[in-house]
Amino acid sequence: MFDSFLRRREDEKRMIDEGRLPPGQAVTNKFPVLHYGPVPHFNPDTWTFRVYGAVESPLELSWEQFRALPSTRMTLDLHCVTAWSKFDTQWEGLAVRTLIEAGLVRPLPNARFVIQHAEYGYTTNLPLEIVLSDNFLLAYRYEGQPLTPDHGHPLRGVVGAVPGRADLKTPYLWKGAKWLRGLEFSAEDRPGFWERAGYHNEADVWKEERYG
Ligand SMILES: Nc1nc2c(c(=O)[nH]1)N[C@H]1C(S)=C(S)[C@@H](COP(=O)(O)O)O[C@H]1N2
Ligand SMILES: [Mo]
Repeated sequence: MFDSFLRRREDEKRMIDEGRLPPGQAVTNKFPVLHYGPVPHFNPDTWTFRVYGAVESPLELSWEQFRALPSTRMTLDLHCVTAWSKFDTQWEGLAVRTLIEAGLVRPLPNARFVIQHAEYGYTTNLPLEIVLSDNFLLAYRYEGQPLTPDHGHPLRGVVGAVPGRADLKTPYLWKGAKWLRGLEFSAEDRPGFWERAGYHNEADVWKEERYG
C-alpha cells in the first residue's frame, strides 16, 4: 500500500518534470473502468464493423476481415476527464489511415468529422484530423493482451498523448468509444453521448476543456 503510494508520488513528479501531466490531473498506476450502461457480449460470428456517411462507398467488415488488416502499435498517455492520467500505455490495433491507404475507405472531400458508433447507441465525435493522426487507434490489444470486456472487448477507439509530439491535439479519454462497431464520416459535427451530457466538445487536455 505505502510502496504504491510512494511510487505514484515519484511517477507524478517525473511526469511534471517531463511536462507530461496536464493541468488538474493526477497519476494512477491502476486502470480504472468508466462507462455508462452494461458491458455487451461479443459474438465473433455476427459482429460487424461499418464505415459509412461521407465516404465514396460504405464498408462492412467481419471480425475476421478486420483482424486480417495490418496492425499498428501506439504508446499513449491517457487522460481521463475525471482527473486520472495513466502513462506509457501500449496499444495495438488498426489505424484509420490504414483503411484509407488500403483503398477500403475513401472519404469524400467534405468529410471533416468522424462519429464513433458503439454498442447500445453510444457515440462520440472527433475531427477527422485527429482520427487520422498518430494518437488515435481502433484498438483490439492492450499491453500485449486482447482487451478485457470492461475495457471494450473486442474493439475500442483510444486516444491519448504521444510524449514529444506537441503538434498532436490530445482529447480526454472519453473520445474513444469502447465496444466500437463503426465509424461515420460526416461533413457536420455531431456531439456524442457525453458531449450532449455537458462535456466539452473539443476536450483538449492541455486547455483543460472538461465541460462545455
Ligand atoms: N461505449 C462506451 N465507451 C466509452 C464510455 C461509455 O460510456 N460507453 N465512456 C467513456 C469514458 S467517459 C471514459 S473515461 C473511457 C474509459 O475507458 P476505460 O474504462 O477503459 O478506462 O471510456 C469511454 N468510452
Ligand atoms: Mo470519463
